[in-house]
Amino acid sequence: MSRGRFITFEGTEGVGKSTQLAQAERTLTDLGVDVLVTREPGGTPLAEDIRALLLTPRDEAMNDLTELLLVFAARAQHLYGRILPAIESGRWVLCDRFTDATFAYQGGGRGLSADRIAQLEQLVQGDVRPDHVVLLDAPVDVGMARARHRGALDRFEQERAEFFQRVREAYHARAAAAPERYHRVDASRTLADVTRDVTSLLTSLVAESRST
Ligand code: Z5A
Repeated sequence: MSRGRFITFEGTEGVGKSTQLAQAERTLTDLGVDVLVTREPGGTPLAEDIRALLLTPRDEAMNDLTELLLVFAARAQHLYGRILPAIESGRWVLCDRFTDATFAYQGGGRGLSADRIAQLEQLVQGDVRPDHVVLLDAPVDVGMARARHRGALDRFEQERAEFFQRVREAYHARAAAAPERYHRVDASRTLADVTRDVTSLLTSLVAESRST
């Protein structure tokens, strides 16, 4: 049994991650790949409870370090309970956000140091990293306009545009530092154009996996 692949979808709010993940699942399934679609924070019942703690607005302000530790607590549960067993059994895991989001939101957005985040990454994940990161990239106002018709805003959505601009810049820096693993897709285009690029990427990754 060959190992599966771990592919994450990243980007600022409303760029189309959920939409592309649903399409990606269909694409891979049509190609005969056994797929698990999941998300962070969350992905297991306990990790989904932590997600609710992270997203629900409350009167008491959440300390940035508390937020960081909750994100990694959820990740430990998800990684060892669900992601790694799936990859080891040959499935391809498509995950809506992973640790790049921590570097982008808690690092770029909140201003926590990348070194501190990297320490937790090492503690929780060891050497596990996504094989590929699909970075859906669009100007912050484009994503916000797409996402903000859903009613009450969660704790992150209540942040200002400047916060999301820092998040986007942190994603750019991560992608520039490891271009072989990051696939930046211009998500400001039509749904058909974005879907075509993501489908083409996944098709080539499957072909590559079968030729090795
Ligand atoms: N967070 C964190 O801080 N640290 C971490 O380590 C992790 C997460 C893992 C929850 O994430 C929050 O957790 C997140 C960061 C934090 N907060 N924020 N912001 P989430 O992924 O659940 O939340 P989100 O980013 O807000 O996701 P979203 O708003 O659901 O956006 P999306 O999945 O990228 O978009 P979508 O639902 O696919 O599309 C939005 C709408 O646009 C929808 O109506 C689509 O039909 C439409 N759409 C999609 N693509 C297109 C195109 N190309 N053209 C036109 N319209 C489109």
